[in-house]
Amino acid sequence: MSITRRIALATGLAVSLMGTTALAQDNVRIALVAKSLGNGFFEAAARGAEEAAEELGNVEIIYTGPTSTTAEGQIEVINSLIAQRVDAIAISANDPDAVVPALKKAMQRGITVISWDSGVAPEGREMHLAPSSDALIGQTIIKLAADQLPEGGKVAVLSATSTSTNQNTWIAEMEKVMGDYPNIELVATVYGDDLADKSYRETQGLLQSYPDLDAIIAPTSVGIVAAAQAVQDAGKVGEVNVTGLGLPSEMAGAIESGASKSFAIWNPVDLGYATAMLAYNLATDEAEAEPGAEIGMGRMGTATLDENGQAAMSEPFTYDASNIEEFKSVF
Ligand code: RAM
Repeated sequence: MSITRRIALATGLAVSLMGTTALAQDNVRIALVAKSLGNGFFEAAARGAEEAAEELGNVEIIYTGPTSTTAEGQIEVINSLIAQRVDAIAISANDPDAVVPALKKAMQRGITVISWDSGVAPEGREMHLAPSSDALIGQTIIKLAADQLPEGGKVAVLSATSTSTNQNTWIAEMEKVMGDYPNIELVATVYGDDLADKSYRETQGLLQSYPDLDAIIAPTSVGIVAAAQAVQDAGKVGEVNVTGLGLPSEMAGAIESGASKSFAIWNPVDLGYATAMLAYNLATDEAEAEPGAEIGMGRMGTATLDENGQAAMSEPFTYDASNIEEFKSVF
């Protein structure tokens, strides 16, 4: 908790003892920092954080992020949030290490710092909220591809940035279970940086370099849409299946065209909601981020921190032609 907030609370207490409720006006300001702005996944999470703010009543959400997916851009954002003396920073990091010095500075100033979605190294945050078990996500993305390839085949990964903690962890978890799929060959991993145009070009490159490619696994909501478009534009629907992690609202067209048979994701609105609740509970000293701690996430239950100060929210859910209509208007 910041010194100013402690003083504000003490003043609030004094004032309320005098019979007024000045404290109610002292909002807890929580910054939700995205990898970059303009990404529907983070916009959905910001909607969830706003839901939490509404429920809590005395919270202001500052949804922010750089214009492109760089650590440098996030460092500028963090420094500006320190200058604004926010109460908490909840960041999905473009690089687990590069943002640490700026986040340490924030913590030294009394700002609560947590990471969510894409983690920060433990020394740069109090806790990390993963959307789901990392191992489960890694296993899910390869299974989605393999289920459509009973005879086996060649798959490539189109990731986000090469420094992105979450994608790198999920790909590593996927590689651990590749032995369960002896007929599936992973031929390449390329990076589209969560930019639609770069992801599209990288997919074109894969299609050219591997004319007999059977599937593209894109564990990024930006990459998967661009890859499906590139496959469709190349006339390769039915030959190359695009799968991975995506939003039903953005992938409905790809399911309809057949460029994607199925994909998975957790609820990003719930993730943003849970993140805001955790940030609030830590910033107001309702909870302490230490191994074994159970910290409230409002309607999402509690997060139990492991020895690395990490917790997981829920499980990924698979979308395909049978349910996309129902979910495409939700997130
Ligand atoms: C993109 C981002 C985000 C990731 C989703 C699945 O929006 O890379 O970090 O969790 O995809």
